[in-house]
Formats: sequence, C-alpha cells, structure tokens
Amino acid sequence: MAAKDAARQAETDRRFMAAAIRLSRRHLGLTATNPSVATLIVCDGVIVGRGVTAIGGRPHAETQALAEAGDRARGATAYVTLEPCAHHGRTPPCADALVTAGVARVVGAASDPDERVSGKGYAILRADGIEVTEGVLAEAAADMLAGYLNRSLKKRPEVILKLAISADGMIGRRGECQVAITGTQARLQVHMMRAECDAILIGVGTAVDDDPELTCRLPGLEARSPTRIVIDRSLRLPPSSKLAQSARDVPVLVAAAGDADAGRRAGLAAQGVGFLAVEIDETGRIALPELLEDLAAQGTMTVMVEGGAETAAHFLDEGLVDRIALYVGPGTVGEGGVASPLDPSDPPEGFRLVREATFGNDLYREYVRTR
Ligand code: AOF
Ligand code: ZN
Repeated sequence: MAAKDAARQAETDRRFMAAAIRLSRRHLGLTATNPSVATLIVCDGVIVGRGVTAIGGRPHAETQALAEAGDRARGATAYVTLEPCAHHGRTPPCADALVTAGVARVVGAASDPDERVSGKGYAILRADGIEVTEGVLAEAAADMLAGYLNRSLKKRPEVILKLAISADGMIGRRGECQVAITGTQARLQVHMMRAECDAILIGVGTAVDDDPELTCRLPGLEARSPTRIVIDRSLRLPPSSKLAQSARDVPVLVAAAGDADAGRRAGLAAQGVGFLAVEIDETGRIALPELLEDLAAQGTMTVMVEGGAETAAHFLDEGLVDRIALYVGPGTVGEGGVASPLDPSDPPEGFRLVREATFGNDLYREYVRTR
C-alpha cells in the first residue's frame, strides 16, 4: 500500500474505532461480570452492523453486529474494542463467528487478558487469512475497559474516588446532613458516573450524617443504580436510613465485622440488606484489599467511593485508588468543615491529569494512577 493510502486507512480506522469506543460506553455498568465491548461492521465506508455487549453480559457485541450486517459482513471490516473471544463459554467464540461471516479485515483496540482469549482470538482470525490490525486507539479503549482490565490483571475492581471539595478545601460540615458543594450540572454528572459503575461505596459515618440514597436519579436511567456498599465495622447503619429502607429496590451490602451485633444484623437482613464477609486488619479496620478481592471474585469491575473523608483517606493511604474524579466548587464551608484528604490545588502524588472541564461554576479534574 502506498504511504498516502496507508495514512488514510489509519485515519479511517481511528475514526471508526472512536465511534465503537463511544458505543461501548452505552452499557458500562450493565454487563457485569462481562466487559462492555462494542463492534462495528463497516462495508465500503458505511456502518452496516453495530453491537454492544448485551445487558447482563450476553450475547457478545460481535454476534449482534454480525446479525445486523447479515450478508453485508462478507468482505467487510469489523472494528472491535476488545479482542474477539476464542473460547466456548456460554456463547460460541466470536472469532469463529467473524470467520464464518466472511469478514475480510478485523481492527482491534485492546487485547483481552482473559487467559481463555489472550492472543488466541486474533490468532484464529489470522489463521483463516483475515487481515488483523491490533492496538488502534488502544489507550482510549483501555480507559473505557479500565474496570474489566483492572479486575483481570489485578484481581480487584477499579476504584474511582469521587471527591467534591469547597474552595476552602472542605468536603462537608461535621455532624450535618449533606452540604451543597457543587451545582446541578456536577450532580447530574455524578449520577451518570453512578450509572456506569457496578458498585458505589461509602463509610457508615456518611450514611449516618448524610442519609444518602446513592442511586442514579437521571430521568430514564433510574434502573441503572449500582449496588450500594457500606463500610460499617460495628454495624451502625440505622434501619431507618434511606439505604436500609430501599434495600429491596436497589441492593445494599454492608461490610461489617463478624462480631458485630447479631440482633442488628438480623434486623437489617430482614429489610433486605446483604452482608459481605470481611477481615479486620492490624489497625482494627476492615481490610480493604481483601474486600476488593472478594468483590472482584463476584464480578464487580468498578467501585466508586463516594464518602466521606475517612473512607477516602483509608483507600488513598492503602494505595487502592485507581482514578480520582475531583469536583471543586466555588463556595466555602468555613467553621466546622471536614477537611478534604486531598489538596485540590496540587495534583495528587502518583496520579496524572487525564481530563479537565467546567460544569456550571464547578471545576472538574480527573486523574488516573501512573503506577
Ligand atoms: C467478546 N465480545 O462482547 C465481550 C467479550 O462467559 P462468556 O462466555 O460470556 O465469556 C466472557 C468473556 O468474554 C470475558 O471474560 C471476556 O474475555 C470476553 N468478553 N468478548 O468477544 C464481547 N463482552
Ligand atoms: Zn465473544
């Protein structure tokens, strides 16, 4: 291929892959234990099939895109955000489906670390004479698949710490219910983040002080509320809290020590609250690494930590935060404020800035861990 044609092809590949990555976002938080993956089938520059991993994880993206494309898949190019699977799981291998459909070329973004796939998907395609281009927009795809890749490679979910900080460096006022730090746009944005995560986690102090619901309340997306987890060593979650009261509608899991009050445990269980088995570390606190390992083993890919200062500091101190979503509001809290565990003026050590935006009067900065 002439250099100019190759450059044009690379540009076209990036354009379609960017569209596929955007499509894959649609089912983030809805496909556990599977990743949300997207496929586009492109014939003569026209998208003739599109698929995103179905809610609940199956069918996979490729089979849906191929079904929509029908005969037009023959000789076409397939754009896949994750290497097509190679294993006979609960569905037949997507690599085989691409071969059978007669696609001429497959363009992939991220490789699949799942040991049943890991290079075998691309190998099946190549063995059949399909042209394969790997790694197109690999970084952007890996960012979208961060939860899945984290769970596969580190055996724990991606931990996203969300912090809303006032201009004077506070995250709220002690003993008081929710203090408004950010405006409407930022709050809507946080609800979208909740929709895209598998679980949302708070310390019991926040549950007692703020009595939050932790649901996604965006119009039309109410059904996308993630599982709510409370770190609650001594089982202080009030049965009258919004969390306990709504446990039958949206799951609530409490991480409490084994010796916590049996009566309270039974009462919460009767309300529909579930419990996570936990270990206690040498500081007397719930051991977070083991808790995260257990959550990953159950399929959780992303956990959003939403409060409060102590819980945020605990995750930061243990080096368990992978991403920080930081909102800085224009107002001050003043007297009685609870100081943020992070200084909003300094980039957190060991993190790099990946996104910056303004939502109304609030500043948004997103950081990911560098190591
Ligand atoms: C794909 N396309 O859309 C997704 C894939 O349990 P199974 O049989 O559904 O397989 C789960 C594995 O499939 C998962 O661990 C990951 O490797 C891959 N996900 N693969 O070809 C998709 N979601
Ligand atoms: Zn598959």
